[in-house]
Amino acid sequence: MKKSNEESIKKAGLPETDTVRLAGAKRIGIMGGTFDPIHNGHLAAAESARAELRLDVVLFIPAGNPVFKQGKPLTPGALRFEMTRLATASNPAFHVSRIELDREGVTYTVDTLRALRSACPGTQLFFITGADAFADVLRWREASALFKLAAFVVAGRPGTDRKQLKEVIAKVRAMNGRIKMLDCPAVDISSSSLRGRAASGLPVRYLTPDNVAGFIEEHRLYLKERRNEHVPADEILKILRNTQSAKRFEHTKSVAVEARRLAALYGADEENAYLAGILHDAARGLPDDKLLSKARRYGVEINGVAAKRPSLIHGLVGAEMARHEFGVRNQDVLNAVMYHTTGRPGMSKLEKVVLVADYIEPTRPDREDVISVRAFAETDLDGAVIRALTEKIAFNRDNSLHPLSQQAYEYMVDTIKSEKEDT
Ligand code: DND
Repeated sequence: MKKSNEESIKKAGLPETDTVRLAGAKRIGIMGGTFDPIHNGHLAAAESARAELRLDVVLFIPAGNPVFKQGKPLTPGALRFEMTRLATASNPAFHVSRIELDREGVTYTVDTLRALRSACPGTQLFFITGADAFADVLRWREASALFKLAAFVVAGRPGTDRKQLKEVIAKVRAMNGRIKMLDCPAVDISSSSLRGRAASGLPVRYLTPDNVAGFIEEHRLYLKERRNEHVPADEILKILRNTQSAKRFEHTKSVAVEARRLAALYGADEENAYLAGILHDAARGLPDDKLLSKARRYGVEINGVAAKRPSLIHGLVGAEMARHEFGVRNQDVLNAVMYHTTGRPGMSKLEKVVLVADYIEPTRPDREDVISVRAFAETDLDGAVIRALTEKIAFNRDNSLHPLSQQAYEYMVDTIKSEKEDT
């Protein structure tokens, strides 16, 4: 790929893996979808489009926050991405892009097509849809712009309102939109029917590739009683392995294991401790601009010392990522992530466990303060927290101590004093 092409792809904000995959492609198919879950209807339409239109690559783009699904329950993006990745792995022309999952706010096709158009000048773009989705296309954001950016490739779908479809085709053609109707058999499978079957414990095998069916089964997706559950801890770990540096990832795993050990020692919930340990640095290591933009997106206040040292709010942002991106609802876990560096007055046992685990986990260097907190941690959890907070306060570099740490320290010392006076 020429350097200038590489740069324009990077400038358009495309993930690195897309940059590599699109190199040299001249005819690019785009299969956008919620993919909750992906199934053989999607795959058959994409493969027909690839063959009929001689596409070099078909990008599958799981929607991040789809406009027509607002307020409806949605499987977390990380799991929809993984299912799409599994489903397409055996086809060398298929590639899954994170472009919409990584984008903030509601995701619109027009933004994706603009990003691809500016990233890949001189290529032809073909947006692949089912007839039902296409029958609605005039309601999409900036519909007339869409037709200038890409040709539309439409796969037949049972149950589509034929009259409406015909009218839409005529209107789009009148706007100089290019439409290609695919010559492929209509496949009567829908994501909602798959969800329904999985919810009732019926098989979804042969309706979606085996590895996707296995994934749905393994993670017990779509079962009614699982609706409010979060992405499993080990699945979050796999995702973080791709987003954190090797060193931070080792630290993350080590905090999770240490937090679970301390939870067992002090009678806190071990599973929650492990989960909070995995999540505690989810936002750590993000560049300041990304951290601040996530903070704004999730309504985390940026004031005082945080404005001076954004990394101080990585706990708050990490907790919001845990809630919004991984579906974690347990408030104790979210608080443990939120306050793991600063502490706060009135911390729960789980919050203390995670703060201490972060301070002493075995990959931390054997500094004097770490050794001392480690010693407290074996017999006296509060003592370990106070010792760790004392160190944070003493370290107060550039006056950037978070006020919560001082408040947490005073609260704990006062509580212990009054408990002693009472006995
Ligand atoms: P869906 O939620 O319908 O995805 O979204 C399809 C695409 O439209 C996504 O890229 C959305 O971002 C985009 N969209 C929708 C609404 C508004 C806007 C954009 C906007 O920008 O304003 P599904 O996972 O349900 O389905 C994915 C695609 O596969 C759809 O085109 C669907 O019609 C098609 N499909 C089938 N095609 C043939 N045979 C089958 C199919 N099942 C689904 N059995």
